[in-house]
Amino acid sequence: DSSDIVEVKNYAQANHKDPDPELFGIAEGKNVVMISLESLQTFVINNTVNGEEVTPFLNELIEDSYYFENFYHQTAQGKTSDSEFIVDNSMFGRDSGSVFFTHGGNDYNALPEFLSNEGMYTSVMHSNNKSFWNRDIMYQSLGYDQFFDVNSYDVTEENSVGWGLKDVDFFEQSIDLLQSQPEPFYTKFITLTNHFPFELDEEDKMIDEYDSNSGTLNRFFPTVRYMDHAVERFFEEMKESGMYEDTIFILYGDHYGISENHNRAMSQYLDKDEITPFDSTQLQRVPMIVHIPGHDKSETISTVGGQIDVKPTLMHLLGHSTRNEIHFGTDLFAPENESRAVLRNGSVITDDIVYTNNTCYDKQGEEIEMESCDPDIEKGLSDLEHSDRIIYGDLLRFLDSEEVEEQEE
Ligand code: GP9
Ligand code: MN
Repeated sequence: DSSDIVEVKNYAQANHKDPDPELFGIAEGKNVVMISLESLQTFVINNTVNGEEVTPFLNELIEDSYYFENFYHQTAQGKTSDSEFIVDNSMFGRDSGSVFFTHGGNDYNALPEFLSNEGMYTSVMHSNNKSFWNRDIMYQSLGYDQFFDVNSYDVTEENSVGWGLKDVDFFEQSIDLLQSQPEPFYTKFITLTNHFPFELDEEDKMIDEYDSNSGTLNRFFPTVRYMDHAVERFFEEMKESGMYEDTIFILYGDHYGISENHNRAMSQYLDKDEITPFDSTQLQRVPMIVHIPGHDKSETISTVGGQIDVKPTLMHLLGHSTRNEIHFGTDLFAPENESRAVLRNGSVITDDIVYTNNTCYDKQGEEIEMESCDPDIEKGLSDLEHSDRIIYGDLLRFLDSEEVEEQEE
């Protein structure tokens, strides 16, 4: 009932951390381009296959950006839709199924709705059917002004592979759509080509496949390389269109691409004897890049965080306080960020420990006594439980009601 929301709100707000004053508002008035990088994992960043760089453009971009190297996806079965939910709400998705399907009609206080109320135009560009993952319904609940779905794109046999429109064509065709929007805008691009089973046309293979017992892992590298190229083209097109300077870019991996079914091949690639549960957890890292044109500082940041931290981080960059928000994440730039990520399966990672599979590890992957992990496990479970209560009780509908305001007094 409505007393629950007060408890949950107090819990979330007790975790609030003040922003870094040097970065607060640095992107005020700018456009925001979010790029959801399909199935991209951190292990390919600054790495090679057959002697060739896998992500040459992203590696270069990172040198001129803030790059979070200990950033985790927090998704479960809802895959891309979970990542979208987490990023836009700073709340967890469900432990099974997809919250996009089961709770698409809830009240949310999502980032697009907030930014739209602040005068930004909010949209999603993604060349798939609008009802996939129930997006058409959920995007209304999240407050998007516009969804440019497959019908906004010219998709042919020629320019498609695997799941649909190739990423290069997707970005190219999106530029006109982007320019048709009022500024400033908040627009999310969801890439598609680097999706299982990682199919690619011969002409788009810029590097060779890997050689292992896993065709999936082998094919992953050329499709990642292709996506990297597509993003590079997009940045060039943004510059040519004149929008680049007025825009900040947030790029993040949506979830893993290579599951534990490919551990043998993965251990071969990473040159390890085996992939332990510790390694599997560390493989849940996905890249997170904040690129601010004209901002001459760049840094690789080792703070531990996850997708749940994106909303408060971005709100602060745009100059909005998050003190009154119900968030389960923390601004990644906040000086007092506690450097912790909680995964949907209850695994927890901090600067000092990795907890997974009922085992506590130090950061070298050595098993240590459970006591070292207990406080973080407890905090993680509590975060998950409070976030779940909001979804299952549709609690945000009670916000601003008189009843709640009375209880808060
Ligand atoms: C589908 C795309 C991929 O529209 O977002 O979805 P996924 O299978 O990765 O959740
Ligand atoms: Mn995905």
